[in-house]
Amino acid sequence: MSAKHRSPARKGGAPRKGGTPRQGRAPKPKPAGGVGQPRRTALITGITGQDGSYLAELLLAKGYEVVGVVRRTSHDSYERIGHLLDRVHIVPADLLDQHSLTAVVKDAAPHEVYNLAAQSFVPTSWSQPVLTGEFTALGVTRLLEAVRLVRPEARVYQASSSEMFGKAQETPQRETTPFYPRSPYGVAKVYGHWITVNYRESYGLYAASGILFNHESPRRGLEFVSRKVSHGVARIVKGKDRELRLGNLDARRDWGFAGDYVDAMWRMLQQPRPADYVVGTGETHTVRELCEVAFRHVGLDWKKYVKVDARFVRPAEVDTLQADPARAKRELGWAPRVGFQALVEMMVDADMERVA
Ligand code: NDP
Ligand code: GDR
Repeated sequence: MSAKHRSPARKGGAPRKGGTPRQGRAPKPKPAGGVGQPRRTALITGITGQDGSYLAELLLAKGYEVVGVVRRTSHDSYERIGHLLDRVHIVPADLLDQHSLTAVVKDAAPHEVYNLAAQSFVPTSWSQPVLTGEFTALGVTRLLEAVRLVRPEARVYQASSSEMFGKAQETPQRETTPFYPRSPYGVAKVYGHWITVNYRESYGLYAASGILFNHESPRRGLEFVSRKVSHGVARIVKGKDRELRLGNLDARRDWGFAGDYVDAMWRMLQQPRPADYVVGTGETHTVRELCEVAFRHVGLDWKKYVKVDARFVRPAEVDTLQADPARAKRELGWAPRVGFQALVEMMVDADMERVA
């Protein structure tokens, strides 16, 4: 597709800068050259998403050959990885299609597989519960089956979620906290989590599950609350909107920076034995505090602009999430580098530049 006919950004990522993606069959691993070590290959599903874009950057910087799975759509979705397209290999496959997943795993012969693809927006999981289950639950089994059949030596990362804790049975939440999901998305993620554990225990696959708490960035989709607020602030400052309509302002989340969290994913797959890890900052803030920080950054009082709108209130809410990332700190040597205020201000600054 020529640049002229490419559709405008639809997910709020950076505009595409790279050339035509290298699409088709995945490469066989090549020698790294110089260090005498074979170059490692990583396969990423969901490479066009927020986390996929940061993870691809991280793995390229570490010298990996990166193969990204992209589903077929009528227009491309490379906004977040436009700057990487001349360095990653794009291969077509879909979480709904077993054959395509098996074929890309076989062709790429990856050392590491990161399963980031999912229907990831919680409200959509109520309007499309069956599809959410197909992508976010059964899609995991399809990918694990592909690995088991054609590349069992690969190490697999599964993107599990703090939404599995839902109506949290203890605070803060750790690896041993019981799950109580509150949405079809959360239920699907519990399935994905346990099938990953099951393939590890049934077949001896190296399969690790990262139970990641909310992580955000200027590349976050516009529908998620952090980006909705940062983008809304910028539109109000630029005179394009007069108010910002939100749902539950009392919800508490443990928000971190996506760039920090993809490093935790990679660290999980470098451990001698596969395990599951909670990854979060250990701090919790309300949506109201998010608004306060974002509006204050541009000198505005959030109370004058934010309106509560019942359309954005969920049928069942997750009231409070707060991570206990002690295991990740102890075993992975991982710690977040960007705090809540710096994260929100980074997102507002990015949207202030983007909104004309
Ligand atoms: P995004 O919604 O930004 O990205 C989702 C990715 O999945 C996109 O690349 C999308 O492709 C792809 N995808 C969706 N359906 C399919 C399909 N049927 N076949 C192939 N690819 C598909 O999510 P994030 O980057 O924020 O999250 C990454 C993963 O981590 C997700 O699994 C999410 O559920 C999970 N997670 C996220 C957290 C967060 O706070 N961000 C926290 C905990 C877990 P396309 O571009 O074509 O839509
Ligand atoms: P979440 O993220 O559901 O936690 O899932 P989201 O940003 O959508 O919601 C966070 C909290 O904010 C409240 N909220 C609103 N949310 C949205 N989207 N829009 C609003 O207008 C609004 N007003 C208030 C919500 O009710 C909620 O309590 C994210 C996703 O990335 C998942 O894929 C991931 O698994 C979890 O984080 C961890």
